[in-house]
Amino acid sequence: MAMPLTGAEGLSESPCTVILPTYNEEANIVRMVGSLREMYPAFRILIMDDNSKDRTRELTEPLLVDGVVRFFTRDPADRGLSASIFQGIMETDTEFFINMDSDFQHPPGALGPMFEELRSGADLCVGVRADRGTGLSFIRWLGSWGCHFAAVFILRFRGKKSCGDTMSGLFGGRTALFREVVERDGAYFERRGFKALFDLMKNAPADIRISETEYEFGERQGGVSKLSPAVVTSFLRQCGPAGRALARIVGSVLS
Ligand SMILES: Nc1nc2c(ncn2[C@@H]2O[C@H](COP(=O)(O)OP(=O)(O)O)[C@@H](O)[C@H]2O)c(=O)[nH]1
Ligand SMILES: [Mg+2]
Repeated sequence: MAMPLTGAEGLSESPCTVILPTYNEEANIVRMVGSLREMYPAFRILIMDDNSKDRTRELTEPLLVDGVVRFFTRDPADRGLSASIFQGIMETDTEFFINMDSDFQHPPGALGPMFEELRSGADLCVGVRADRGTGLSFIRWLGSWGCHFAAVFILRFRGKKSCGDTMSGLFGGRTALFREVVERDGAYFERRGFKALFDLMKNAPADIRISETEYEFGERQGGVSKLSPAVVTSFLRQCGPAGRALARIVGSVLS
């Protein structure tokens, strides 16, 4: 259940920014911003758009509120879902941020419990899919688990903490901590990829406090997925020198 946050946590002291990366989300963005504003009036919203070719910007414009609902048109030379999330963290001006997809696969109701975890002292809160089969084809389900186990292995190998869904696109954190991570190590991140959380976890302090909340992963409500087979090579590039070598081989086979 989402909690409306009002009163003392008014706009001037907004505790949390929702980062919404968008690329061609005209079918969802208006309803998404509306839902978030209604459920979490104290939260700020940051739309990180990669020059959508549809009416994402046009439809969002009437919803923008100075300093509260902001729309960023990103540098076309730096296009990428992960790059949008990293930049969103750098632009966040509240104590916490939560990143979520704009297509309702991450239900807005999942944000309330995540925010509570952050407010209770977690540095990172990861939304873990209750049923990781929902909304995924068999191949994507298999790929998702395979990548997750590889990521857990790498995180443990590097002495870092892991979590129940390292591939999750729904996660929130303490802004200052992750801004430092992006500032320090962002040059080595896989900016064009889809797995921003994995890069952040690999480079976060080893003693970070991680908590998890479960949520129901839904179906995309409108529009189409932007995922392509390139996500596989992009993930491999996040897996150290051996992964990068494998990515070159897989890349040449795919092309
Ligand atoms: N800014 C930005 N957002 C993107 C890009 N690709 C996808 N997204 C957004 O990231 C979220 C997840 O993308 P989606 O295509 O639904 O991927 P899927 O859920 O893995 O099928 C959605 O909100 C998309 O609009 C991109 O290149 N740039
Ligand atoms: Mg999606």
